[in-house]
Amino acid sequence: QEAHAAEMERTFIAIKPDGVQRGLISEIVSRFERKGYKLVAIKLIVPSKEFAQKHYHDLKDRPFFNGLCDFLSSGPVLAMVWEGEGVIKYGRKLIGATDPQKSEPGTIRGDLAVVVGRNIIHGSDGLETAKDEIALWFEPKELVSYTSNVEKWVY
Ligand code: RTP
Repeated sequence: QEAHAAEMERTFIAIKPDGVQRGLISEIVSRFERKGYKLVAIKLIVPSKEFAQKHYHDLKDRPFFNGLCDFLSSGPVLAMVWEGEGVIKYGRKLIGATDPQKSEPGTIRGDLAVVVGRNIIHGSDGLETAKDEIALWFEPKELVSYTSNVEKWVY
């Protein structure tokens, strides 16, 4: 197939401070790469608490909101944008259930995390959220458009 490039779906994925500190970057990036998704943006940043609050604004009324924002801003986060057909929904599937006690083995959280407050990774949960989160974390010029050699074999 041809001509995916312009309109291909994108999602925002972040490895949280626990995943970075535990040395799980390559393990996690590798799972998205091997699936056949394309990396279009990546950077390591320590978000401010205000930034974390923006990222998690939907959860502002939850009791864990403050601790969650403290945690996200406590160290380096690997922010990424991944592209591919169905990447938003299937990315969540690769990640596994929010609570690692309920994530299936074979998922990132199922294989690599134990408790909900240290579940190592974030992934956008829908098209609108993905758009908003990509816009929050990245400037348009940080999103790299390119042809990868594997695409013609993945699609
Ligand atoms: P994420 O946004 O990080 O991908 O996680 P999610 O959609 O699977 O889960 P969500 O309900 O949006 O919660 C966001 C993050 O908040 C933390 N959390 N802690 N009971 C708790 O202490 C609790 N519940 C959720 C988790 O780190 C979760 O990923």
